[in-house]
Amino acid sequence: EEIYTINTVEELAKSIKDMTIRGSGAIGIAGAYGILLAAANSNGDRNYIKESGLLLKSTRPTAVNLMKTVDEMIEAIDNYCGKEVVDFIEEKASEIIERQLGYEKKLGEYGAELINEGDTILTHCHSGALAGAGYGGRALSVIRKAFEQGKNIHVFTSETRPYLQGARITAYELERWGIPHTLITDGMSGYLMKLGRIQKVVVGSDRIAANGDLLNKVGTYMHALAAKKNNIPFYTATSSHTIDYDLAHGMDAHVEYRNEKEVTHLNGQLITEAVTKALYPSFDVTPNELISGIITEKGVMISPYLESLLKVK
Ligand code: RUB
Repeated sequence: EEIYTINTVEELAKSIKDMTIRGSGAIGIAGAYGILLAAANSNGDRNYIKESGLLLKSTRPTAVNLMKTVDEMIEAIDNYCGKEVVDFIEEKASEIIERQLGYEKKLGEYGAELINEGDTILTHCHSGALAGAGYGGRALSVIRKAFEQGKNIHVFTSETRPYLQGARITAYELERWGIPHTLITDGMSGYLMKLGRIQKVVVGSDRIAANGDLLNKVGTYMHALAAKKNNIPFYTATSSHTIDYDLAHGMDAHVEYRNEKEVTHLNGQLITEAVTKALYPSFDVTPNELISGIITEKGVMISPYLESLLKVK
């Protein structure tokens, strides 16, 4: 496996921006370690650490884990009067990561209860272990737990252009765990649902609004619409860290638009006419009424989400 070394916060910020580090769990962890890196390079200058926090937060504006983790780290530093700031931050970063891994495991247990023997589950993009570096990430934590319970399940993993996360990463993880799966592209789910070949949809979450609206990788909304039309339960797996109680509605969130070249090029090669214009909103918003349940480390929350999500706070 390739080892990638990062020595400065600027390098780390670039790695998040250019998707070398991606997935909301992984960038949350990168945020915690980023502040540690800033502290180690700061010569005791706390302003430098704060500015590094701002730089990190600007890299992926949609996924909220990164913001919350950086803010939590900075607040801890503000309240810390001791001398050994780097040791203190190292401990804090490990604490945050342990907590996140604990959430993943717990939500997987709650979510697995929703999966029945013989189900084929559609998941979108990548919400897995490489993201959280833990038990199974979030959507995949649910799927992995159901599989470990001995349920005979199958997974349709839908890839997402242009990064093809479902193809490259989710399929890789499912293969490693021995979970039967089939790769599809993101336009195929509606037809497969109509054929009766999908029984559940479980996706991850980059941000959940206070009213339960879901921000997730672009294409999620289309899967949710198709699921509703075909009476298929649609779940998102998340944890308290991803619920943004300050965001009233999903449509008010800042959605990251990425460079159109990421659509017109594949592996650095132009695949369209040179004049073709492209657009790339990299996340979309699934309204709460399309969501059957929000799987969290405190149980499965159901509508009305304005009330139920407060139990997770
Ligand atoms: C992350 C991604 C999806 C996940 C998020 O985006 O693959 O949006 O569903 O789920 P990107 P989780 O690859 O652009 O970082 O929060 O469980 O990772």
